[in-house]
Amino acid sequence: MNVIGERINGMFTVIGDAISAKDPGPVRDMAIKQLEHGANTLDINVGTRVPKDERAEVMRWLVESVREVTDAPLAIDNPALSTMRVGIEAATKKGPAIINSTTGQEDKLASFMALAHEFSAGIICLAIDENGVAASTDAKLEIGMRSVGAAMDAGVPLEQVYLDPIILPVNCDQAAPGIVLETISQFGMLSDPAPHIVIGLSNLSQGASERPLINRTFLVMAIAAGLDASIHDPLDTGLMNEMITAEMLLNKSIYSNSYLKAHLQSL
Ligand code: THG
Repeated sequence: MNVIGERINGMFTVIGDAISAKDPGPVRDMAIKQLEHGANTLDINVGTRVPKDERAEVMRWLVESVREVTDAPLAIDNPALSTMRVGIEAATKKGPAIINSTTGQEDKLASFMALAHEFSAGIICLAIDENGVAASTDAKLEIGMRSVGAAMDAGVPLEQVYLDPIILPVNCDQAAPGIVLETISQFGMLSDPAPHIVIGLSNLSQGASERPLINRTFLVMAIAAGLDASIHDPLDTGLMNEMITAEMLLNKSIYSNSYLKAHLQSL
C-alpha cells in the first residue's frame, strides 16, 4: 500500500498556524513523524485559510520546508494549475512528486497530464467532471476511462496514474461507500498495466462520531476490493495495523508471528 500521509494540510491547526507564522519547524516535524509511522508519500495542502493569490507561494514554502528533511514522494494537493506547477517544480528538485489532482474535463486532463509528463510526476485523477462528483459506478468508470486515455495521449505511463473514485461522508449518503467499493473493483480492469487506485479515506467519517472505527473498517474493505494507495492519517496506529493485517491476509506480505513488527522494520 502506498500510504499518503494527510497531516500536512492547512486545515489542521498546527500546520495552519505554522503557515501564518512562517515557522517551518512544525511542518518538518510532521513530515518526519508521518514517515516514521509508515507513510510512504506525504500530501501537501495549503488549506483554505490562505488567500487564493498567495497559495502558490505558500505551496512552494511548504514543499521546501518538507524537502529540508526528506526526499520521499510528495503529493501536491491543489486544484489550480499555477499552484500545482510551482509545487511540482519545487518537489521534484529532490525526489518524486504526484499531482493531486485533476478532474475529468478533457481540457483540464490535457493540461495536467502535460505537466505530469514534463516532470515525470504521478497524477491522481478524480471521478469528477463538469457535472460534479460522478454518483454511479458507471459514471465513475467513464471518467476513469477518459483519464487513462488522456494519460496515454500525453505519454504518461500507466504506472504513474492513480484513479480516485471519490469517497464522501457516509452521513451524507449511506449508499455511496458501497458504490465506491464496486468502482474500486472495476477500476483495476480499465487498463493493462492497471492504474493505481487511491481514496481520501478521512472524508468518509467527517462529521461522524465513530471516526476511527468507520475509517478502519472501510479501509480494510477497500483493500480487499483492490485499493493500493490511501490518503489517511498514519499516526492512527490502529488504522495502520488493520491495513498491515489486511495485506498479510491477502497474501501481499509474508506471515510470521511478528508480522506487525516486521512491517515497521521494513520501512
Ligand atoms: N482525494 C484526493 N485528495 C484529497 C482528498 C480526496 N485531499 C484532501 C482530502 N480528500 C484528504 N485529506 C483530508 C485531511 C483531513 C481530513 C479529511 C481529509 C479531516 N480533517 C479534520 C476534519 O475535517 O474534521 C480536521 C481536524 C482538525 O481540524 O484538526 O477529516 O478525497 N485525491
